[in-house]
Amino acid sequence: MTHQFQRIPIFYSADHNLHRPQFEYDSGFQIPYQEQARRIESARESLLQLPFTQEFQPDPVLTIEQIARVHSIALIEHLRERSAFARQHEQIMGQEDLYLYPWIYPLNQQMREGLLKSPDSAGCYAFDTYAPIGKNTWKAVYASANLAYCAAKTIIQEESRIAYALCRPPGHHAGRDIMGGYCYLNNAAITADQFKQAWGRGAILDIDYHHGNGTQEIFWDDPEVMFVSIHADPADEYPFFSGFAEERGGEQALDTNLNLPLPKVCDDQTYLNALDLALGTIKGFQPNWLVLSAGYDTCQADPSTYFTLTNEVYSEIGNRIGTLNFPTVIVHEGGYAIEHNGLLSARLLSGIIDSST
Ligand code: OKP
Ligand code: ZN
Repeated sequence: MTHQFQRIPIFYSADHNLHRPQFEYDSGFQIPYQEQARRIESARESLLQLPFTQEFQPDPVLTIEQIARVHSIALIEHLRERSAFARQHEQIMGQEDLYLYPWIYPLNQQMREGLLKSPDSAGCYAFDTYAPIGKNTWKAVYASANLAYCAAKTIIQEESRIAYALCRPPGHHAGRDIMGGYCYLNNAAITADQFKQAWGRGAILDIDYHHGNGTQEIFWDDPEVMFVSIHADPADEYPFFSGFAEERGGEQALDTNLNLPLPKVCDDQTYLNALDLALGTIKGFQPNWLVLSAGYDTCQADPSTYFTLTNEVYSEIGNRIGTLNFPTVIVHEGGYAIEHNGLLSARLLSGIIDSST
């Protein structure tokens, strides 16, 4: 191995700070935007305090072509255009921090095409109101995806065996042609796609509290990429429409998709049992690489969720994942108890490092 990195690289970009929506609609009620910038700064501070890490701020090298392997050009263009639209309208209206919220959702291609020609195209590539677009949203989204891409490249070039991408905005709800749930581009999917091009078959493990519907959709029919997700039962929790145990993958890829929905209220032991099942299944697939979609909204302290995981259990989760010992990129996803992003990401990564060689 040509270890360019003496320590575990933590991929970071300050551009995420440019994306700051002020509010969201939770069950229709307007509340403060939960996906705050401080989340990632907290994780950054704690991860860099670990004795075995170092920060890396990569140049912007991800191309539109590479993004377009997992997303439609139309979605990418929409993101860029809507960011420019928000910028113009800030000037016209003399207003700062304007974020435009998706509000009309086309139900079919004909409706989408109609809407696209109108001035009300905000919802054309959205499935909910949680992904508003401001003047710098594209910049932040691109920088976030670039971290995921660069982290994958670092592992592929064997400069490190593990990397952590401090992605914000998160990505696992974004599908090929659609955004939502604070997510615009699917960072984990971009990482996985790079791994797949280099090394063939591999797995994505999603431990965010919410089902990664976007990642599932992108790799649904792909026999080379296994997607395993542990999350709150979508019968009771966001995103509500996907994440059920019956969803096992497309015809070409049956049983390369595994959903392990858990009760909305769930403790350490129940969670670890599901994790063992997830890891056993991944092992059986014999992947050459692993992408970990790491959300911390499973913790007891999270204000928006119901699992009761203790802070201590994240070391154990890391330990068990690290035992598999695959080349791994950890991609930051959710986590809304702000400072817990720091505490728990450090525990998770330490756990992984302790048990892997
Ligand atoms: C993004 B990620 C419903 C609340 C839904 C949106 C959650 C987006 C989660 N009452 N809130 O997976 O952490
Ligand atoms: Zn989540």
